[in-house]
Amino acid sequence: MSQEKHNQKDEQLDQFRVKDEGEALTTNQGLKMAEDEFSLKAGERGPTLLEDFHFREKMTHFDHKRIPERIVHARGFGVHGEFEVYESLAPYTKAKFLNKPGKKTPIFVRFSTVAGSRGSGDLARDVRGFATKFYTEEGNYDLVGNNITVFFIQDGIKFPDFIHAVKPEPHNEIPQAQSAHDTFWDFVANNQETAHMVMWHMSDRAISRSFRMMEGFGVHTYRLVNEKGQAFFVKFHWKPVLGVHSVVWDEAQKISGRDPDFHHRDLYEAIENGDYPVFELGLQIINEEDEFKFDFDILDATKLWPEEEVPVQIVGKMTLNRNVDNYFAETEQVAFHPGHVVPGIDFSNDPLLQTRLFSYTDTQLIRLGGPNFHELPINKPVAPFHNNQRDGYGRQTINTSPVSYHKNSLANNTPGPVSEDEGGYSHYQEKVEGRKVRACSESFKDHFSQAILFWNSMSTVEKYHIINAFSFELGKCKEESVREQVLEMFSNVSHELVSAIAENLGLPVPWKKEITYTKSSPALGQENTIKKTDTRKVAVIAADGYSKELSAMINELKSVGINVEVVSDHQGTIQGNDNTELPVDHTLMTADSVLFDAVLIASQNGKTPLFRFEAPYFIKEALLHYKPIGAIKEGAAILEEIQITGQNGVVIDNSKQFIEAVRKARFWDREGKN
Ligand code: HDE
Repeated sequence: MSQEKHNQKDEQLDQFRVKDEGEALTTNQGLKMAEDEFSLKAGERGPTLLEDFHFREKMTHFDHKRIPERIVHARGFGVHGEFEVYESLAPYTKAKFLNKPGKKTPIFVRFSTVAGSRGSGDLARDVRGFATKFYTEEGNYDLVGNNITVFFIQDGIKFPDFIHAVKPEPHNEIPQAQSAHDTFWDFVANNQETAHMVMWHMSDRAISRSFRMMEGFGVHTYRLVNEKGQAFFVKFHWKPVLGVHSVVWDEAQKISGRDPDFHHRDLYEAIENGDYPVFELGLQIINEEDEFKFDFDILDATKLWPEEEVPVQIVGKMTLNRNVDNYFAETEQVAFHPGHVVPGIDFSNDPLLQTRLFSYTDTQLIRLGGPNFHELPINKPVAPFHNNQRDGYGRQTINTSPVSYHKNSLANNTPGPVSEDEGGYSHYQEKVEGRKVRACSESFKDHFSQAILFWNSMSTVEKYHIINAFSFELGKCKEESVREQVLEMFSNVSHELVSAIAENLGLPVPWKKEITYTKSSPALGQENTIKKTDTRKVAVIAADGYSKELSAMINELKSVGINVEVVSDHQGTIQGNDNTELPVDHTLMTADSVLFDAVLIASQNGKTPLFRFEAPYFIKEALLHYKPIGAIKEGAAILEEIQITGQNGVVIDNSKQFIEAVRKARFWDREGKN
């Protein structure tokens, strides 16, 4: 098991780790027990006695073991890692963890889906949460972001409404983890600031191939403040070094059945195999004096800053290198909050961000049962904490001083605030003035320009996926009025888009509106993303009697970082005609092409009828999902039999070409859509 250890946070966690193997069974009071299989009874066939403290303790603990799941982002997967800053960011921020080239900071990241319950599947069409806790020497800093750079609404007061709309409908709790239902789309059509985010939500971004292959965004505009007190507007980005990749919708739906833990397993296994995921931290910075220089309001969370206008500066990287020891203790109990900041990082007046600053602590109070959740090992800062807050459920700190108030003379006025020079946090003194109003700025009212920007930036195949996603989702809506309202709304984005959806839905095409916005931002498309062979997963379908070329091929694939898993018609091992032996990872019954990036077939016939039945199906499905297909030696006969030789991305007896096909990942032109 590969587990990178020994940073300050890891050492702190060590104090809480307990190894139970090899120990005697005790009660929570440390009492060793002589029996754990039978409750204490009055006679062998008699009733259980109240006196049985061991049974009572065991059952009570069990009865109380669930805590409320997160109201959103309930399903998540957390891992440890380290952040390293490349060069000093002192010109922008005084945050110490960003100020020394090469400085490393322990981090914990939790990836999540948003709408589904904790037990839902990973491949829902959904936004992914991307929350990072930096355990800095100045206290915890949380960057609580998503894999989509904008949000559905502009003001957090609408968040409960939005979540009510997207969650399962309240009368029958259907559908689970899906936005394909009436209330979601009714919300969209009646809250048109959702337009831009819905375009992302209908795009490939919402069905990522892996947590390791998606971008992360802080979404809001934050502030960086330097030592001199100068402030800069900033947006945070995480850029995956493996590039941004997605599955296709048909695959996503099938993966949900074949392996609902697909994303969790993928990340867990990558870390266990030592293939540590790396994301680079990028900053977009706007000087204060340029606040009004753009054709969008930089405080509006439904707007992005086009990378071509405001370049992303890469300033550091994080490496995810350690799985948790215990899911509940770490991943479930971790408590993020956008308000956990350190000196040098501050907020903007984005009304979505402002409301989040209230919600996160509030939710932890109910979810984690009281105000001491910062003492839980995963949440505990590595920076010491001292204040006059006392007591509460589950309090662990033993404050020894009788003085728990400020100001005081008995403890020499400690713990007391310190100056900024000594590291004290002081809020950026932004000048604000205005009337108390419940209103939205005029500058927030353009809901369609950037939805158009997104559409204009997509390749033909990405547009095709968006059309299909809308058609699927609206096709699941029962109310025709909802479908019509949505079509009408998106006719403000593209006539091509709504005409294609309308045709799929059998509805009249809305009136063609004049669209004057013409900008695009190539950085938004996934077509030109980084493409690598590293950690791509190839299923090698082989059976006893495989030819000697297979071992060489497998070695070649592995040498470029490809993960190879052998699929056969029986478990155990298979023997080649060169007397080599290969361990079988899966059978054709337990694996499926949707769980792999590519398929290589090396045999024509297996020991059992399963092979002849399942192998062609496996390959045909990979073909439909535009994936690379390779064959060596007798395996080619199967490709001929199912008549797919000669198609793009179908490679016979050529390892170099097959590797290149795996790197390319998808062959969209099989359907003539690129
Ligand atoms: Fe969250 N969000 N959110 N959110 N959010 C929560 O906090 C909330 C928003 C995000 O892995 C909750 O601890 C409000 C935007 C992530 O533990 C809750 C609003 C973004 C996670 C909450 C938003 C996010 C949460 C539920 C509108 C991207 C999971 C449990 C103003 C920038 C963190 C919890 C984890 C979780 C409230 C909008 C990201 C209820 C009120 C925008 C990644 O407090």
